[in-house]
Amino acid sequence: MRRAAWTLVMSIGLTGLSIGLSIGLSGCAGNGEGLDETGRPMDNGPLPLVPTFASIQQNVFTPICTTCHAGASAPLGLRLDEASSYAALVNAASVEVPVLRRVLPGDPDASYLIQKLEGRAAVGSTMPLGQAPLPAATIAVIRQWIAQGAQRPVVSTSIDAPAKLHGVAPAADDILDSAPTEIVIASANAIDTTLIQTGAVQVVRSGGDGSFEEGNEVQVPSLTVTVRSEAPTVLVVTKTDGPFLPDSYRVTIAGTGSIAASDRAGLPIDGDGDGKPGGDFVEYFEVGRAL
Ligand code: HEC
Ligand SMILES: [Ca+2]
Repeated sequence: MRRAAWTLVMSIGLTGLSIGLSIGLSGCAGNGEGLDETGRPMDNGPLPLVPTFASIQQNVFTPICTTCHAGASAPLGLRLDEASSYAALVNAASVEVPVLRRVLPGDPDASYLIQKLEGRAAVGSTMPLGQAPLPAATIAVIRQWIAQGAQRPVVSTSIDAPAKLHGVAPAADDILDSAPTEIVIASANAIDTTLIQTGAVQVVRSGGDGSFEEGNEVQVPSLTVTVRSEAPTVLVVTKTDGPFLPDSYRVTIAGTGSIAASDRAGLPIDGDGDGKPGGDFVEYFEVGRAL
């Protein structure tokens, strides 16, 4: 009961805040976005679309695209939820037309995302699938964000807020039907990627029993770690000698010891998420049926 009362107070507080924001900013929207059927600003309505990652996420990807592009079964592995979309788009190869990047910073015309939104992609349908195309003004803002470098502000780190990592694809505890082509791990912070290459990333499979305690675990060989984005940091782990076999996997990035991943000031990552620097980042996923 105590908790329910607290939640109620919180949501009243938030509603009050968003009404305040809507009144302050709705005058600039001009395109009907964020308005209800009667043309009034919606509570919790999105802020006007501007060429920043946060604004595009809030106004386009989250409300329009994540109905399909979310979770382990997202089409073509493209997750557009807030935790995944930057890592899944910027400098990432399209699955449909692999020679193109989904978003190529500085070049909206060559970015597959734009081609899909404008209906001039070589493969598949216009996005959002089965709906009216996005208004030209909306696409123009996404173009502008890409033309300006497709940046996303880095969340700064400190001893009280050390760098964190999270699995994008596979995400933590995903069960995949087929082998992933890559393991994408991202941070909202900037990690010192010069330290990442040297054995800091390890991938182990369970040995077919779904458990990592028997001593039959197998270190996955032939891994390559590449940096898809420096700041915020996106790391991509690929296997060069064939697909990830059906099994349970554990991905570890050292947050302790001499090979610890750290931020650019040398402060180790908060790998275990306890709010303090240090501790290994560990994440599990499964390919096919492990047993
Ligand atoms: C109704 C489900 C649905 C919605 C909503 C949707 N998509 Fe898609 N998307 C798909 C499917 C299915 C495919 C693969 C088939 C195709 O391309 O037609 C796809 C493919 C894509 C691709 C190609 C990815 C690659 O690697 O080649 C991009 C980019 C994309 N979508 C972006 C978006 C964006 C941005 C939005 C929101 C504006 C969106 N989609 C909304 C279902 C959807
Ligand atoms: Ca085992």
